[in-house]
Amino acid sequence: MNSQEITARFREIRDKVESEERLSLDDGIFLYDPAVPLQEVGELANFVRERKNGNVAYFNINTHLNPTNVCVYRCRFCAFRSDLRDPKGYVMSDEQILARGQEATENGCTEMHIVGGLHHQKPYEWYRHIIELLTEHYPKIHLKAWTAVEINWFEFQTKKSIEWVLQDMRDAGLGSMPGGGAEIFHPEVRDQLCEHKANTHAWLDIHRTAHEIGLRTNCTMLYGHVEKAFHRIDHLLRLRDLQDQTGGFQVFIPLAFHPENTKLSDIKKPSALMDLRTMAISRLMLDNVQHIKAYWIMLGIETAQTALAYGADDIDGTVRHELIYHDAGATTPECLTVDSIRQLITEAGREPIERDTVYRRIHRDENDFTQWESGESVESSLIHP
Ligand code: V47
Repeated sequence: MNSQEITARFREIRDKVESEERLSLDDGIFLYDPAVPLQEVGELANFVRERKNGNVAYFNINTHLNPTNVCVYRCRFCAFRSDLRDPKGYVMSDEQILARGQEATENGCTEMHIVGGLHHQKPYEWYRHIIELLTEHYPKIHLKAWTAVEINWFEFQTKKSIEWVLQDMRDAGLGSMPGGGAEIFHPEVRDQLCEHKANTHAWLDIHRTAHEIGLRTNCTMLYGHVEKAFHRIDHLLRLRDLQDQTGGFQVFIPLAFHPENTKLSDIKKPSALMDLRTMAISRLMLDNVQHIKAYWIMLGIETAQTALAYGADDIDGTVRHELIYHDAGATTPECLTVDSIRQLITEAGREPIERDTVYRRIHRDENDFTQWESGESVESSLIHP
């Protein structure tokens, strides 16, 4: 395409976006062409971001818990997993898990993000017990736990249905599900990354079932490894299709591949420009997902700030004890203070709003920061420009 053709094609896409018409597979692939100016793709995504979420940017106060890194799978992109006999392998005790709950409470956390390896010697009851234990001792903390890959493993362990597993976990205290394990859905890529773990059909079916029983979930895409633009757009369209049917996804998080200490360590980490383009295209393609998250741990603080003008309206949380990205070479700090997360949002020209996991506004006691209540849904408090 020459530059006039590119300008004309981009104008077509802008017209579609302005009139709230859906973008197609070909539109998305075109937007990944480096000849299409990133600035223009970003401006269009920002237009949608402000139409949907005004000038605010959301964050939460959260912590991570990875009860074990021992895993039966050997995903080629993963630096976190371990074999049982490897010196790096660990399994947390109940005391260690409860200490994390205590620390989270003292730091005013509203959410614990719990995921881990699939330990071949740990029964389903151990995973359930973690949820029950934390719920019993720290009932206020929302447990966003277990990816679809873990739920699929629990189905295999228990020989019960997805619905049974999700209901049983919910009875134990599960609040919602994170979006991990999606990677890239297209089998040309998925089979190269993680041929043995939950396949695309299973991942989507588990999220569908979660939505049907009223659990909210998140969704992700791992990019910047062996996939091409076609695979990324195909992935986004599969998420958009499911969202059309259920409406249960709250937020989409594009995850940039970090190669260090993985079986794909010869691949270069995606550039900040690629990160911003993917953020913007995700905002444009996923017209039915309310929020797009710029996960600062993975992007770095500067790119995450910039992403707030390229489609993102959420920055994840203050975060503590993150291991998946730090094992894979992330150089971001281990956690941010509430003041610094507010400041990085304000510096980007947005209004920071603390939310809980299911996007309700958090109200904190002015005299005791650790005391808080969830209020109204953030959507109802939006001021559209
Ligand atoms: O599923 C693993 C990815 C995911 C690497 O739901 C890697 O709010 C890059 O899903 N380089 C787990 N990525 C993280 C995740 C997540 C993060 C933040 C918020 C939420 C949410 C979900 O991380 C995995 C995989 O796709 N991953 N290893 C790596 N070396």
